[in-house]
Order: sequence, then C-alpha cells, then structure tokens
Amino acid sequence: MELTHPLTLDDFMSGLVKRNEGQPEFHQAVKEVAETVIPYINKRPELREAQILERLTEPDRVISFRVSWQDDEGHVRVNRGCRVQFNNSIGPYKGGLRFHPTVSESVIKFLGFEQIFKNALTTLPMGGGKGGANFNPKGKSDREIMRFCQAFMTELHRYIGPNTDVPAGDIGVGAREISYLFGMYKRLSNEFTGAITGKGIEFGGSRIRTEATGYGSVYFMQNMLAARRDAVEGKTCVVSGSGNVAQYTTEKLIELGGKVVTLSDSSGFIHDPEGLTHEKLSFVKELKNGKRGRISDYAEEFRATFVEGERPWTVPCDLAFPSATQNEIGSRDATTLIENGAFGVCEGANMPSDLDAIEIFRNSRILFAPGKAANAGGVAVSGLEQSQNAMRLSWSPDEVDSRLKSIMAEIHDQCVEHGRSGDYVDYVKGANLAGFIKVANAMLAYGVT
Ligand code: NDP
Ligand code: 2IT
Repeated sequence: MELTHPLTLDDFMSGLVKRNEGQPEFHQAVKEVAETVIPYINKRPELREAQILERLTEPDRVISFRVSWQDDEGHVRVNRGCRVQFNNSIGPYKGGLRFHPTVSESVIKFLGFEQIFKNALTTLPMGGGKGGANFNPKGKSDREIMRFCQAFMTELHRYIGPNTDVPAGDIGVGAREISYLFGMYKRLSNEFTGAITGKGIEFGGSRIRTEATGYGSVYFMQNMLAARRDAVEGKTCVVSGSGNVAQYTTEKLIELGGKVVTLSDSSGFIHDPEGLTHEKLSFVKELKNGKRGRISDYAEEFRATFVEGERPWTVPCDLAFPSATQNEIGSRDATTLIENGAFGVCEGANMPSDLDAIEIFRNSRILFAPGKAANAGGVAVSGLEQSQNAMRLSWSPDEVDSRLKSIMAEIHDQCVEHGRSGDYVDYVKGANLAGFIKVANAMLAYGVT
C-alpha cells in the first residue's frame, strides 16, 4: 500500500544513508542520480514495485582482500584491496582500479555506481564495477610497484575474466601497473584473454586507449559548443590534474586552437598565461610519466607561476576541465568560475564538482557536462579493446578515434534527448536518465534477480 505514495528523495536517501553508514562519497553519487531519476520512477509504477532504485544502489558484491608484499628493504607491508562488482545487467562488470592512499569502500562504491550509468551511455555492453587499494605508489621503486601489483592480482584473479569482470586503470594505475597486473593474471589463469584493458599495444592493447578519456572529454565539449554554433578555437581553458586525463585533454585542446593556461597536482597548480604548446606538454608527459616528478618543475622550466596548495579555479577562463579527482570544485570555486566568465565545464574526472557546485552550475545554465557523460571516452575505448581482443585483431588509430568521436556524439545526443527543457539542456538530468532507463529496463526484464 505504501507504493501508492510517491517515492521522495528524502525518504530514499535516509534509508540509503542508514544502510551505508560512514560512506559520504557513495551517498553523494547516489543523491545526484536519485534526484533526477525519482520523478521518472514515480511515473512508472512497475519500476517502483520492482524496487529498481533500491536494487541498483546495492552492489551485487563487494570483495575485500589483504595485499601483503615486501618493500625494497625487505619489510613486510600490508594494504587493503577491493573490487566492487556493482551491476552486470547489460554486460560484464567493467571499470578501473585506483591505487591511492584515500581509497576506501565509500570511494570505490561511488566510482562503481557512477560507472553503471557511464557504461550504459557508451552504447556498448558493459556493466559497472570498480576496484583499487589504499596503496600509495608515490616514491615507490618499479620493483616495489611490480611486487604490489603481483600480490594484488594473486587475489583479484579469482573474480575477474573477459566475460565476468574486466578491470582497467584509474588514478595511480597507468601503463606500467596494467602491464604488471596483466602479466600476473596471464600466469595465474594460464590464458591470454582480454580480462584487463589499457594493455600495451604489443600485447592486446587498443590504439587511442591512452588518449581516449582526455580526447573524449574535449569531443564532448565540442558537441556542446557546436549545439550553440561555437567551437574550442580561441577559448582560454583551465585544466586541473596533470595525469593521464589532463595530459590528453590538453593535447586535444591545443590541437583545436584552445589556449590551456593551467595544470595541477596535489601540491598546487601552474599558471602559464601564454598557454601550453605541444613542446611544453611533452615536458609534462616526461615529467609525470617518466620521472614521476612534481608539476612545480614546469614553472621552473618555463615562464610560469606555481601556486602552492591551491586549485586553478581562480584563473579566469572560458572553459574548465576538472581532470584530477573528486570534490575538487566546491560552491565557492563554482561561483568564482562563473563570475570570471566561464561558460562551459566538462568533468574529465569522476565527481570533481560537489553537489553544491553542481547546483550552481545548473542554476546558472552554463554548459555543464557531468563526468559520467564527459569522461566516458576512456571506458568506451576499453570496450573497443575488448571487442578487438575477442576478434583477435586490432584497428588502426584512425578507426578507433572515429569510433570514439561517434560514441561521444551519441552520448551527447542521449543527454539532449533526456535533458532538454525548452532551449536549455540539463546534461546532468539527461545523462542520469538515459543511463538509468537502459539499465532499469534490463533489470525489469530479468524479473527479481
Ligand atoms: P592519474 O593518476 O594519471 O593522474 C591523477 C592526477 O590527479 C594527478 O595529477 C594527481 O596529482 C591528481 N590528484 C589525484 N588525487 C588528487 C587529490 N586528492 N588532490 C589533488 N590532486 C589529485 O589519474 P587519471 O588522469 O587517470 O585520473 C584523473 C581523474 O579522471 C580521476 O577522477 C579518474 O577517476 C578519472 N577518470 C580516468 C579515466 C582513465 O581512463 N584514466 C577514465 C575516466 C575518468 P598527484 O600526482 O600529486 O597525486
Ligand atoms: O572511470 C573510468 O571510467 C575509468 N577509470 C576507465 C575504466 C575502464 O574500464 O576503462
């Protein structure tokens, strides 16, 4: 009988918070989705009766495991590894692994939850999952990283496989870590299968996977701008982060005539008013991917300033590309960006804007692309890597790039279809609804599972 009352956000969230105490990042990610899908659920009683939102917010399983390894001094070290297999309604679980000291069950659950909708938006058959460890790769030797990755995979391999769950990279997990992880997976399973994506080109990796998240984020911005007959050329852009996503966002922006004036890391940001060039970006790639140094070195190498301990949102810009980590934009940052003239924000990172910042962006009606739409290019090309592995062939860079472009355009179209009201497109509502409807319909079709 209670089903005759409409579901309210407050009731739903108070239950969710009770069931998931002490997991603020997870609460935040769910609230953003619930707010936009509950009005839709209230119009489709069959979704309410089947408890689709309640089921969708409870992971299929959470696997937690010990990772014991030895550092270069021979000391035994212990970390906690985790894999959240959230939802496999439309395909095998798929999502990255994060190695960072801040990793907790809450962080992995927020990422796994977002991944369900993001993966649905790509149009490829992928479910949602995420994993990682509270391991800090900073300052570790290559051998320590190898031993950690091997210890991590010694446990994880039991739960993954090309038709079950396919991990990839995320913060702290790049080409080097994926290689160690895949090498160990291959040994333990005695199979050469595409159970991990982001692999090297020589052993089953896809062209353009390294570039895909950053390029895809810029393609998404191009789509938003094109809808109002505008383009990236000549725009001043603020980018945060200096890792994989930030580097290839910057590369594509430079290629399209944008002027990127900032990059950052956890120590602070650099401001280069003249803008990055391909040569300056090569320095950043070598610094971050090779030497694993700090972004402050950029300011010493070129004529730029380094602002310690701050984020770049006070630097005036037309377009902002938060590409570092969650909750890096709060309400004050959002207000500052808008006051300084920013009219487009594209989330390369996962959940970089907190709920207050999102509200400010939506109320101001600027172009705001949420991460689950804007950064879906990475997992999309991971999906293409899975296809190439299954077919035992590899596509050319142009072929993968053109598929990436059409997938980002398709995601943009879905956001417009579900988020348009009058001449305004609410990309948050559009992305959440489009992803939700696809997964919810599949869950409904399966009955109670
Ligand atoms: P990387 O590890 O390559 O780079 C992360 C960057 O963010 C570094 O510059 C790092 O600085 C900075 N950073 C990390 N944590 C913090 C923090 N707590 N405070 C300030 N800066 C921080 O990761 P990626 O570029 O791959 O990931 C960046 C974001 O993009 C993440 O949110 C990730 O989930 C998301 N993403 C990544 C995809 C991918 O394909 N790689 C796909 C879709 C989304 P420092 O070196 O000082 O730690
Ligand atoms: O957040 C993400 O989408 C990723 N880290 C990429 C996941 C993947 O499976 O390529």
